[in-house]
Amino acid sequence: MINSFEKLKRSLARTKQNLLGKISRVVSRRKIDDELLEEIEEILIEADVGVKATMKLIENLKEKAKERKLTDGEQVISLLQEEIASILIRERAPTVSENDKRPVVWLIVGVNGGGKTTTIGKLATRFSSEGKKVVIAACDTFRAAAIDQIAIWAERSGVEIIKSAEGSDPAAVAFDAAKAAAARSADILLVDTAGRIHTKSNLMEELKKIKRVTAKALPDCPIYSKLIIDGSTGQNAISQVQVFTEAVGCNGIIVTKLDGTAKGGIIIAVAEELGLPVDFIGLGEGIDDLQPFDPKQFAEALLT
Ligand SMILES: Nc1nc2c(ncn2[C@@H]2O[C@H](COP(=O)(O)OP(=O)(O)O)[C@@H](O)[C@H]2O)c(=O)[nH]1
Ligand SMILES: [Mg+2]
Repeated sequence: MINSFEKLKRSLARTKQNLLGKISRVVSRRKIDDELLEEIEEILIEADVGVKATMKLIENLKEKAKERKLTDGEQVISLLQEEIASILIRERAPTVSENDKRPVVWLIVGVNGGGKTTTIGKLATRFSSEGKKVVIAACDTFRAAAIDQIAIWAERSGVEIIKSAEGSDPAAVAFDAAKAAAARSADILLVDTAGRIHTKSNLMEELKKIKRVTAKALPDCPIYSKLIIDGSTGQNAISQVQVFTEAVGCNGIIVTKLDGTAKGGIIIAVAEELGLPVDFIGLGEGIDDLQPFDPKQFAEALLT
């Protein structure tokens, strides 16, 4: 078994090549000056770090280098690691707090194919292994295959699932699941949702309704919307998901598919643009391929 940091480093190998690999080449035997910083800026943008986060990083690099009287180009790398970590560090809501009324609800939203259902399977497994009682609500009722898929994950993770027939009202499933979760004194209810973006306004109305109905079934229980972002899609990811945060007010992000992509810099763009903490990251298709997000470790895995 490799440890989780080793696994993170391996998963990020291509992103690292794209970032540290290129930066190492330009900083060697150079002085820190405007020209060098411009080249680094270009590399960051190309590595999907996003314009806003890149500008902030370059500004801060410039300032810190001046403050600390650094002149050697190679020193940019450790500075950058610090600054990336500081963009990524945001306070996360705990999964379930001492004083929360149970069950806490995690409404999992995001575009089709982003990894919602898979992530719910992974979360269910993780939370159960921590001794929490988990219930899953299968609210992507559009296709029978979607219901079967989440049912398989529920079985694998050994948690109860509340589902209904294909085509049934997702909000009705959410309501039943909420009641069932309360009746069984569950700690957490994971709600799987649809993500077909071509019916954008309908989908957003559907998600709002699921949230509303769940809140009605579980007065005073916290409902957190968690946004799933496909880390392999690059900059498009951000504009695609803003509509979800507007509809259901997300309080955390889960970035999936960071394994094998060179576009992992997107996580920095996402944190900066959406101003939300990253709760977990997905590093593969398996049940164990989910890690709680550690900003410092992530920056270290990228740049050392
Ligand atoms: N490599 C990799 N694949 C993933 C990850 N998360 C999900 N997937 C795959 O992405 C595809 C879509 O996932 P799914 O959970 O069905 O997405 P949904 O439409 O948002 O529910 C599936 O083939 C998953 O196995 C991940 O972290 N890494
Ligand atoms: Mg799904």
